[in-house]
Amino acid sequence: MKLFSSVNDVNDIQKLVAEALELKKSPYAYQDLGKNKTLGLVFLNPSLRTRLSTQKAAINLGMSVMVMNLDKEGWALETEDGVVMNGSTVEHIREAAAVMGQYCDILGIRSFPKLHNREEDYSEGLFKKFVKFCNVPVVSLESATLHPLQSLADLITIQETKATFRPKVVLTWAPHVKALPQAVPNSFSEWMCRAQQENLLDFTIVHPEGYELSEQFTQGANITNNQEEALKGADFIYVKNWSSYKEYGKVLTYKDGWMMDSAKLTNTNNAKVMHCLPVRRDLELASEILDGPNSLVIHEAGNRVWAAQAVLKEMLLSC
Ligand code: SN0
Repeated sequence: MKLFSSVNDVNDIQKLVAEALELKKSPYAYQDLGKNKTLGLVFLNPSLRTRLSTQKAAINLGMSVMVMNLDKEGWALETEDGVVMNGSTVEHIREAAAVMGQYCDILGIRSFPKLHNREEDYSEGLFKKFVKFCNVPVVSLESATLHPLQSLADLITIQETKATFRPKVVLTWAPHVKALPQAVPNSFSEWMCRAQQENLLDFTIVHPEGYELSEQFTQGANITNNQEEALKGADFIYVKNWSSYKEYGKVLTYKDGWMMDSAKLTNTNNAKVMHCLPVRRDLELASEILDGPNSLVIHEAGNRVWAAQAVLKEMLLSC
């Protein structure tokens, strides 16, 4: 594997999940695989789980890790071609990525969307340029439109804890005060649609009108605006806020009552509740759920290590 940016970079998702669960049982079974290899993690935005779980995964494989907070500690980066750099940007991504590729065997990059211009964000220009110019395998640490390490950890968590053969998985929109990216729900959706194709689960998306996700990531999903209906019989509920794709980057008005709380679990199949974190307590998700027996959020975050380790292992085997 030379690139991990989407479910489409993975031939066999079930094999990757199985590999991650094997690594969870024997974290150090491949501790020599990454000897004398260096992973570079480049952040243009904040991170807690992605940074620490990917570092931990690399350490388990015997790799060395370097972390660069490019937004705070690097030179201001120019990403456009054909500009005279007589303004505030100091270094072009062409040089910056190429240089980091000289120091690292594998690179990871986190680059959020700006949420101003849909075409610009959805073209993944920055991520694609980074991949092109660094010349080493790249793992996405959340791009403008996708967060594949999160979604792999989510699929691992579902496969690991499901009690029925084909569980009902529901992605529900939740309220928030800020405009957040669509990367996590896009990514969760593309992984769940693939899993549904493979008969692993049944996938539903529910959101208020105006919050439709890009159709490129939702093929095959059941999509509705009725949360009560969607949650009926759910085995897993994935709670996440996102800003509008249609009215790009906007927080639209919506009716109250979208926050996930214990009362809404009544008509589910005693559903397990997931969230990628960070979560705004009692805005997106009620504390009573987060602190109760139905919450999977900490377990899910723990599985980020095995998701990253399975991906890094595949990359090390091919580089
Ligand atoms: C990010 C997102 O894409 O939604 C990261 C998720 C892994 N979340 C946030 O930016 C939350 C920010 C906030 O103020 O709650």
